[in-house]
Amino acid sequence: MLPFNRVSVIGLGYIGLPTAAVIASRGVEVLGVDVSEHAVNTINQGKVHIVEPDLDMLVQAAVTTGKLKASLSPEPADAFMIAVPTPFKENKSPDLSYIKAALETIAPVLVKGNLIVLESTSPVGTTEQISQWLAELRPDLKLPHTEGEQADLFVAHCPERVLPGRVLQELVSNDRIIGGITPRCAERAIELYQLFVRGECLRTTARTAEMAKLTENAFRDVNIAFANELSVICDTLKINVWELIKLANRHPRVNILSPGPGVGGHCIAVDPWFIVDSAPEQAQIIRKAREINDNKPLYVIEKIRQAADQFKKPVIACLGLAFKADIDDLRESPALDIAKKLLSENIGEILLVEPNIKQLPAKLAGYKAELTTLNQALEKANILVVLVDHKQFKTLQPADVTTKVVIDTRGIFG
Ligand code: SAJ
Repeated sequence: MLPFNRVSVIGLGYIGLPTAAVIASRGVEVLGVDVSEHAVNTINQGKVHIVEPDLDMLVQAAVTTGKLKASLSPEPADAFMIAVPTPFKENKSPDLSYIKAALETIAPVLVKGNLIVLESTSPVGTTEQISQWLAELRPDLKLPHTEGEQADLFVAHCPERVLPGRVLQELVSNDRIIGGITPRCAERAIELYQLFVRGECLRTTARTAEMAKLTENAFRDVNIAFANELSVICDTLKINVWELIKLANRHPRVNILSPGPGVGGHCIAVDPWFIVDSAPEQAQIIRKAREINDNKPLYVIEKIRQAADQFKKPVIACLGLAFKADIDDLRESPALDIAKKLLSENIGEILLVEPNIKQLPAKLAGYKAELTTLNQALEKANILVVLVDHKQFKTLQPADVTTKVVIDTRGIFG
């Protein structure tokens, strides 16, 4: 018999839907719950509302076999996995309202013996907070933050760590950090993850698991900030930063990341702020790295403005709008912010090339902007700004762009 007959995943986005589909593919009955009617209807038709390699086939198979269903309202299950957004507020403090709303949704259907796992990246202390919130919502049940191993519910944190674009492989192959409010909470969560994870499930406390996830993304952010700072220094010193990094990385203990137009996505650009918010005095490098990466798009815009000043009629082609290569995700994308700023400041005629989308995002509504093909852009533009290293752009040769001013923020021309 499976240790879990029915699992419910709350939040069917970039993490929740692949997780739900993978668990369903292991023969477990999965009910996905989301507030979006569009997401629920799409999934129930065996289709997907997000782009991720192979996810469409997996969801279709899981829905067809009847193992995966989506719904707007919760039902009883053995385990509940919460995969909702944890953005930050205006003042960069974490916004836990989606987690609280998810708990309010599931609270009425919880029964003794249920496991609740938080997957959303969260500030230290959130899992304990969940236990407290559940105690308030269900005073009839004993929760582990006060009752320890005698509790009626198991509460744990298992932060998602998958890379967009490789979600289905990494969901299965990555090691997982599993932190419980008590050791038994962690053990029960490990049983759940062992249904589909081939990597190791590493047991710890909920607080350490929370901090581990934030640390991983802050580590990346600090290292990208180093690369971005280097790129600005190299511009000043008239050195090709890409060549420099390649050479320095030949040292056996040096591994510099790639500069870019800024750091995008909803993880690396967000999570370090949760550490800064929890320990504002101590988190100095982490805060500075965030500032350096947030300032990079402004630096790129200034470079474009200077290039535009050389032309009577500047025609600027922006190659890429997504937050990184070969995905359609435009959320928190520095490339999109740069394009928007160019449009709003009327810096020239702007051509936008983004092979992964068919329609411009709402953020650009109201501007005189259109999607253009790469060929049209190459024909018309006198300034070419590479904002994303999509595979379609990487085939370009320096000979294709000799007549243009090129601002290559991703180093596709090396
Ligand atoms: N970037 C650079 N230079 C680099 C690497 C990345 O400028 O050398 C930029 C990218 O272009 C992008 C941003 O950083 O704008 C983030 O991209 P990414 O591919 O490094 O990471 P994400 O945000 O897609 O996913 C990260 C991953 N975390 C780590 O690699 C430590 C992933 O494993 C996490 O699950 C995910 O965050 C998350 O959900 O937290």
